[in-house]
Amino acid sequence: MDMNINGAVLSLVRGDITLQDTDCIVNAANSRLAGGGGVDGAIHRAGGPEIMDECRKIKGCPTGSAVVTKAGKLKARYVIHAVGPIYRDGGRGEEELLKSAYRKSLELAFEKELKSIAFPSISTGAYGYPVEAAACAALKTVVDFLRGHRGIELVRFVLFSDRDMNVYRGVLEKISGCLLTS
Ligand code: AR6
Repeated sequence: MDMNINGAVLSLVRGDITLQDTDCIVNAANSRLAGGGGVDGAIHRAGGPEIMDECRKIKGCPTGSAVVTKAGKLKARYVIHAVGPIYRDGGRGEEELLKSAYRKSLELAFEKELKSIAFPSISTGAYGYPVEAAACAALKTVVDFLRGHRGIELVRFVLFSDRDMNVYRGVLEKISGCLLTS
């Protein structure tokens, strides 16, 4: 599913983030940048040890922020390591932290004048963020950013399961309905 926003395309696909040919891909990292399972494990496995060598030098990233490294053997040129919140009860600033992780990733791509970026569904695996609420925060943040900045031409969400794809599609349909009337 695709949506046009201010000259850019916001796209939802089912797939594997490590195979994306966008200028950068986003990692769902932890604040120590120490690697792990899920997206993080897959990116380091596919990209090779160069990425971890650079992460070690950076020495961590606060929750809600992001840092950039090269992408080793991946097709993408850069990996943006974004740190989403661990979800507890929704009352500990999780939504703002999740939005901030997406926003910071977009800012880094924009500053580097990258044209395309692929995101996984940050925080919705090991970090336990409910998928529908996370999709809402993620998609709204991207739409707001694209409305305010011209430069990034493609933002692709790469969803790992049919279920996640359906949830993101439903949320994007709702958001596009609101945009048409706003
Ligand atoms: N491509 C796209 N999406 C994927 C892939 C892939 N190759 N692999 C998993 N997903 P998670 P988090 C989906 O756990 O919740 C790590 O250990 C997955 O199904 O990767 O932010 C880090 O080191 C889920 O929908 O990230 C951190 O410690 C989504 O990606 C912690 O987990 C995110 O799941 C971060 O947890």
